[in-house]
Amino acid sequence: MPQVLTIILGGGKGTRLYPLTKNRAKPAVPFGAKYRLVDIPISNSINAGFKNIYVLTQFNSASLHLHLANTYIFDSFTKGFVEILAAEQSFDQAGWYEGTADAVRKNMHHFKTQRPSHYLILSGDQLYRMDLADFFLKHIESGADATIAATPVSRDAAGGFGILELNSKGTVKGFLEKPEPGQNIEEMRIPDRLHPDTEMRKEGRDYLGSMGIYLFKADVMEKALDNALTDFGHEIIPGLIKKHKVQSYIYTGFWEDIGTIRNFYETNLSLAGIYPSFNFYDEAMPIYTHKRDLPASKFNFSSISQSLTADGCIITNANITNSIVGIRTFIESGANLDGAICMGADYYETPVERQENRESGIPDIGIGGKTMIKNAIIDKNARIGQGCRIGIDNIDRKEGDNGFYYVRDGIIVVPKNTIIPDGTVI
Ligand code: ADQ
Ligand code: ADP
Repeated sequence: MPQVLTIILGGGKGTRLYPLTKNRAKPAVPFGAKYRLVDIPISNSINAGFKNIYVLTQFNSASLHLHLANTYIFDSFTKGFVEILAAEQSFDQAGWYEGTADAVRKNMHHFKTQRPSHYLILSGDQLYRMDLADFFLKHIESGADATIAATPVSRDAAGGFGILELNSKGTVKGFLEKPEPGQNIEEMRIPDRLHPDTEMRKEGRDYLGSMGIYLFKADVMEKALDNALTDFGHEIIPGLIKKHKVQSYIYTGFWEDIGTIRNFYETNLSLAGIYPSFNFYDEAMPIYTHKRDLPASKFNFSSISQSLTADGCIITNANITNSIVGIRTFIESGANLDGAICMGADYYETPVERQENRESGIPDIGIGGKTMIKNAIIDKNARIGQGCRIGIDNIDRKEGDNGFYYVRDGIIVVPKNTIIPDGTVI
């Protein structure tokens, strides 16, 4: 019986999603009102029957640990595990993972003890639902040593991907990681006969971009990493195609990288659209997350449109459009949200705590009355006072750290636990 071991690449130093990664590991970043980023690859893997899963991360934040421990619980009949392997210092190796291949290599001793027949490598920051059992089946049928999942991309987008060049049988003959804008890659175009989708072809998606999803025969990957190379895209894959049969697996469904603040923001909000590109409403291949036993959300005299609200919220007399409202969010009377992502709260404040907030002059967790928020991400447990204006006025906001808020890719981000006093204008 094949034994597939799944390895989820949970992120480097976390700079692209900063400050969402200020206090937590990237896989634990909340997403889609009630999920965390890592729920997507883990669910895809479990739905394919691959239940032995390691998550590689630079550090093991409390929220990641709790989330995985509370969510992915297997018993002796269902068998499986989801374990975090955080970068650690030891006698023979120092500190951080230097890159994706280095992260895998540094944990090889953990993997080998599982005696896998295959390794499935997934990224931790992508939104997609892929039948990984079919991916595995096609890999076996082709007799390849490794298979790379790939999707058609345009020339303009190609610079963000590893580009595959195929022969007529779909075997990878060339691989170029992130070609430069002016670089001639004409020869790497998908051969007409192999192009999987006429619509994508009309859109000019003529090149095959690696999705960073790889399947390897175990001994092939172990050998390919038995060196000092640090990166799959730049080094391991280009080296592998010279010596081994590496097959492509072409995927044409929805797939989005959510590793930057802008992608994260836009993809999150797109879920609230009338016909979102990604469908969480699929009972055959569900996306799993922590079952929290929270009460249903309550809305008093509010208007809510094209928005997602998670469990446990209380929203009073608010106007909410095109927004994501996470677990346990309290929104007070007269608030207005447009293009806002509120991640919610980790806990409810007690009446005594609320009284103490009054006495010390700090707002309660949630969004205060008459506050207006536009195009912003409000991380968990933030206390936004009354009558604040966030992202409303036409003011010059500097990219980067602005004290109690950040601007990343033009989007305002209020970090976890931040206190924003009444009347603040950002
Ligand atoms: P990138 O996404 O640019 O390209 P990379 O930054 O290596 O590549 O990230 C791949 C995945 O690994 C991401 O999920 C990232 O968070 C994670 N990761 C990065 N460094 C890590 C580390 N040190 N430890 C643990 N995890 C880490 C890759 C491929 C391209 C391909 C795109 C598709 O190299 O060929 O086209 O993915 O998105
Ligand atoms: P999530 O729903 O975000 O996945 P939980 O509902 O499990 O996570 O709660 C998030 C975390 O907040 C848990 O670790 C919980 O113990 C913690 N928490 C609970 N009450 C408080 C509190 N009063 N102050 C700070 N953290 C708390």
